[in-house]
Amino acid sequence: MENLKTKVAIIGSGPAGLLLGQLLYKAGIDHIIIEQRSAEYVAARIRAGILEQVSVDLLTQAGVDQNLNKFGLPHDGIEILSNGLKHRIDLSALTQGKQVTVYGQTEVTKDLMQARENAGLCSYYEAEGVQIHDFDSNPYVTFNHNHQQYRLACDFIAGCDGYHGVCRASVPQDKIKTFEKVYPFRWLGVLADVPPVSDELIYVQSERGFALCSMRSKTRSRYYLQVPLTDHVDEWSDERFWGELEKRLDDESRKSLIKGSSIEKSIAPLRSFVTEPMRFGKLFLAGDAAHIVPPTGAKGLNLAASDIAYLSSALIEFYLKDSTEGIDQYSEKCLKRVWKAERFSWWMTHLLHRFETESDFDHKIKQAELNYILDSKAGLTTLAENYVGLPYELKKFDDMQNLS
Ligand code: FAS
Ligand code: PHB
Repeated sequence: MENLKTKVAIIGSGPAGLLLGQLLYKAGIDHIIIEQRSAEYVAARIRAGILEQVSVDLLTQAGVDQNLNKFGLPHDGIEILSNGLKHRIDLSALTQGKQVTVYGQTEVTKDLMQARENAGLCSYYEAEGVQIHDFDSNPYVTFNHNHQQYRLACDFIAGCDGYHGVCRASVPQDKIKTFEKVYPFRWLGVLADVPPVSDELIYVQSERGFALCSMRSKTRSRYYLQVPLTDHVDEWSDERFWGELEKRLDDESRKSLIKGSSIEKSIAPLRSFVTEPMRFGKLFLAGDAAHIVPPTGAKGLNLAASDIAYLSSALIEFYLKDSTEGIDQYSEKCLKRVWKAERFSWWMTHLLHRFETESDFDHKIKQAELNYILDSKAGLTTLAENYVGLPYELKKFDDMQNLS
């Protein structure tokens, strides 16, 4: 057994863990990342595509915005296609100039991993048998790496290990409450090196089911289809995918759709999930380890970022100002923003997807709700301000960073 020691042990090298590591590094706070997968596997994962302005600001604060500024696509609006009609939501006009940025989570992860490598920071990839211990008193982590058993003593553990991670699972059942809703459909996602069908994202509500036309760049498109729970990705040839997407689009989009071979194709479940609280003594859960949203509101990655804004600020305040205020408020502050994003993601999913079990009346009511939103400045404003991202309740972030 080799004994190690650090201030903060970060479990998981996804966006949450990597971003926390980068912000702690910039503040001069010692930490180690422990990840069960290989660095290659982590860097290749294809997931989210939309960054809120506050997430862009945080990545800038972390000093990893070079590629984001060069390749990210700022978007002022999105479109909602319903009953064959497209409605543009002018996000910027409705939110005093705010935007979202199209920049893949894959790229965010690669940028953070590159920054970590450049700084020569300590990460254990392909760690096996990761376990967390005594996080109420004197926390430590045990794991195997390259046939060597390690014991890592630390002040705090950041559980950034995603929905299936070990950290939340290590909390005694009587200390934790979870809230969950599983949706009766999934998203079939396709990535293809073809130009996007439109300059902006199109959220499609159709009688055949939801579809989303997104992108990663002006030459790489990302499309999603709502599919039944029973579907398997092997049942969806490229030809079948493009044919079904066309049936859900309007004439104009069908004409401008450019098809091509998929370079990635996968089916993901949709769920809403929240853990309360998000702090257990010296263990902090962040990102998907604490909550999951259906991707309809483009909030998953952005919620991971906001948790890390609160957690990094709290840890920096603890080490550099000898204050536990941020730590003590972490869970309450995160959950206030998490639940608002959960509500918005549930609402967008409810509004735009076809639910087989809904009655004709429910379907008409939902159509009337969407028509009200699209015809009302107040309705459009509520959609826009949630989509671009609600503000963090945080001391001016760089005040914290300037402590370092
Ligand atoms: P992550 O799951 O990204 O990272 C957790 C890390 O912890 C992983 O690298 C994992 O290997 C590691 N880990 C797990 N157990 C461990 C253990 N015991 N020991 C050590 N390491 C361990 N969000 C959107 O906004 N839009 C989308 O379109 C979208 N699509 C998605 C599609 C899929 C298939 C999935 C699963 C998620 C999607 N999301 C989407 C949500 C996604 O982007 C997450 O919100 C984001 O990855 C959260 O980042 P992390 O919290 O870092 O968790
Ligand atoms: C994506 O591009 O992957 C994406 C965009 C918006 C969403 C979900 C996913 O709401």
